[in-house]
Amino acid sequence: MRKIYILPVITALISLLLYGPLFPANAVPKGNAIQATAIDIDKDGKPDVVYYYDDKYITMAEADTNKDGRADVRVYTRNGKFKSAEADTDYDGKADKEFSNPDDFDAWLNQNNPGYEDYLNRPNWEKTLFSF
Ligand SMILES: [Ca+2]
Ligand SMILES: [Ca+2]
Repeated sequence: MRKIYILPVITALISLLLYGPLFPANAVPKGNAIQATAIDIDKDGKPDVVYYYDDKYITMAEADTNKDGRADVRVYTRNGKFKSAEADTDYDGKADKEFSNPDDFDAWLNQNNPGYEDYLNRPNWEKTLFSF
């Protein structure tokens, strides 16, 4: 009984020594894994926009426009094009405005958050067009 229990532990320890941990902390999944990059627009040390992306496209962008540490504008894309956007205009953590038309979203951004226009309203969300 005891031998049966110990053998797999020893085997695991030996393979750990030989091959390293099964799930090393720095193992970055390949393929279409979603990654994220935070951008600090106003250089105050806190991220204002976070881009989520796969190998090809930014799939989602979110912005914290009132600097409370929570995202309040989100843009969703599909195949590199605008899909929809939502905004939490009273900053209660719930989206209260939705956009399905990029022009409507652009007009709203222009009026309410002009500083974020270049970051959130893109005609093309291909990852290669971003400089990170
Ligand atoms: Ca900032
Ligand atoms: Ca916010």
